[in-house]
Amino acid sequence: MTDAPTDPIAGAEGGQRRFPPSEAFRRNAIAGPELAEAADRDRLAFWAEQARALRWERPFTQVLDWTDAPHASWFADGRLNVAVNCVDRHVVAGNGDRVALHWEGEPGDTRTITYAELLGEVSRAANLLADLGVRAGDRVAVYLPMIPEAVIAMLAIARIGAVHSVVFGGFSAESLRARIDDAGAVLVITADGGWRKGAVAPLKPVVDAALELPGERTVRNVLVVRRGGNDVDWAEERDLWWHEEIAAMDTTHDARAFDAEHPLFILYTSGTTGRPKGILHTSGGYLTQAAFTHRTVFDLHPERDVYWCTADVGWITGHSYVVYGPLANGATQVLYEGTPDSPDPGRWWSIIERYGVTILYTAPTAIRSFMRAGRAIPDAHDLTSLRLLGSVGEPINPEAWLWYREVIGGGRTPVVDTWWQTETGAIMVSPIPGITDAKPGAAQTPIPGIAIAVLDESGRPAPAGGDGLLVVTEPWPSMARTIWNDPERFRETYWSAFPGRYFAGDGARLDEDGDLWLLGRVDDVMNVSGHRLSTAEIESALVAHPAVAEAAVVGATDETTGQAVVAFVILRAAADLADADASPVLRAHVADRIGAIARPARVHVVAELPKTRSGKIMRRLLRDLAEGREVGDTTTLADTGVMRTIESGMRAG
Ligand code: 6R9
Repeated sequence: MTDAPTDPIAGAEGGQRRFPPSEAFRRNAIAGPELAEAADRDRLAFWAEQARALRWERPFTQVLDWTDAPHASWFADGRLNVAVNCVDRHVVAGNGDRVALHWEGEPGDTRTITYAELLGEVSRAANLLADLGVRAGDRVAVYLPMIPEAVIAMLAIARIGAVHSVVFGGFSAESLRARIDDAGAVLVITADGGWRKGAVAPLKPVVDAALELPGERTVRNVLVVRRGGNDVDWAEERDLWWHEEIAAMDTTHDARAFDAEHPLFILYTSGTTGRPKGILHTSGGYLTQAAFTHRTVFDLHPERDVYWCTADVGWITGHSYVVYGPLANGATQVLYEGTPDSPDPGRWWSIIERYGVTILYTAPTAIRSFMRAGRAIPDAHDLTSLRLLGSVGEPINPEAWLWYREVIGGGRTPVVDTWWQTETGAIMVSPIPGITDAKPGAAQTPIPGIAIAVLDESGRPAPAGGDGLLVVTEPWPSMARTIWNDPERFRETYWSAFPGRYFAGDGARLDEDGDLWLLGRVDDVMNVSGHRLSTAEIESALVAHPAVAEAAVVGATDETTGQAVVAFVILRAAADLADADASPVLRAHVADRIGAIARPARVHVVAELPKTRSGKIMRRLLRDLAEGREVGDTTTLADTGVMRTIESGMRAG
């Protein structure tokens, strides 16, 4: 039997097209082919050179020590201060008047903070932390909205050598407490509340509730930024107002240097099962790769670009591409507190227009919801300042890629699809915008200095064009050093499938040009009649249909075929396809685009899809529905009611 065509780009003719950078873009791009050549010649020398772009108080002589694999040491005998690299260095270089943050609150209030001002703020906060008895190596939990104090707090913690654990503001009291306890945090930095969808979402009450739960008693103080103006309870011995304490502090702070391998932060990420993993990142290697990738992948010209990454600092993207990468590079950036549709669906586009944003970095889920709302909304704004667009978080289907480039990028801008993870710390696979001929939907190439392979389960290279597992074959500077409190789980989760090599948990394929396509988590890869099909691939085909706004596909257990493809789709508001006709039409459409083997057994039209707070579709829950099971744990959903809506819709349909 011949294989059905399973090319992920079959979902859209656009996927076959190439988008070389314009001549003007190429001419002005900061990265040329010499970068990859240098990395290929001598990978370690290449990374050492990137590390030397930072300011070291004591230069390193060692590059990589891998003798204690899988726990790496990079630049181990060097010493530096991460906050000095992100702030002081730019002031010393004469760029103190450059804007670091153009902050905008959801209600429309704004703050502009230059690098010189940021230095004063970070110094005061560092002095305050020291006054509160926070010492190098201590852990501090940060539970803040997207306000400047989030950035200031992270940098102040780093400045004194303490370790931050930022917890996304949408997490519950229990989740927060579990993270506080696992890290043994001595201080929590929070706010009374933050603005979301036109109202104040309380944060301090969640911290109070978290600390009332039974467990360890490591937290001595709670430092509270006044933002929402909402009433809060006060524990006199424990709670402190940030603005009151900070006012008394000196705006200078003598920063000392720490070892390159000094811990910088813990960030919790959910595994497929079990409790969240505290991913540990350290200083020199992490900052090297965050800064290098931010500069080259986004072609950053710090003296003229206005950069905006829409991620919350509660996620790794916010750590590496809101805080450390951009600030290490002296970038001017936008920081926005609220949701994309407050007070109106054009909010993002008016921000881009107002600040003249040149580089936008966001997630496919956001792009698809803008597609759903229609191009009239962005078209009503002047987006001509944009010159580069980035995507991260999940595979971007060619349709969304093309829409992003065409509607947001005015058909001019390169689009970079960046693959990486909390565990990798920084971008690993991405086109380089002045070099790569972009292919919609593909992350394409490992960045210079990164070694990637696509292997089959036995560890042999997957055949060209065939599906395999994404593996990183050589250590890299920003790699996770361990799982906090659980080095064995670190080894087991990432390093046991292919000993000596890092198993990412993602499926991938190398096409005939040698370009890399990400196929989604391997637990989302289906096996239908012995054929491997990617959920992402079928989703991509579905959203390529003009009537479909969003799609999620799962493999449901099937007696005859092993698994059957079950699709959940949201139709576009303006679609001229009746719900009742959708199933046969879309099944035929997928068969047409990919091949009969990929034809969904069932297509359910739904009003919503279950998503985590970071916007990832929870296919596990859809699989439960498709297999007629009781729906599993929904606590990580952004909206826990969404499963009931889908279920009742399926019964009615
Ligand atoms: C940065 C971030 C990591 C997982 C990763 C993969 C998916 C991220 C992607 C992508 C395809 C991309 N992912 N970027 N899949 N193409 N460009 O999102 O980190 O939250 O840890 O998620 O996200 O499945 O394994 P994190």
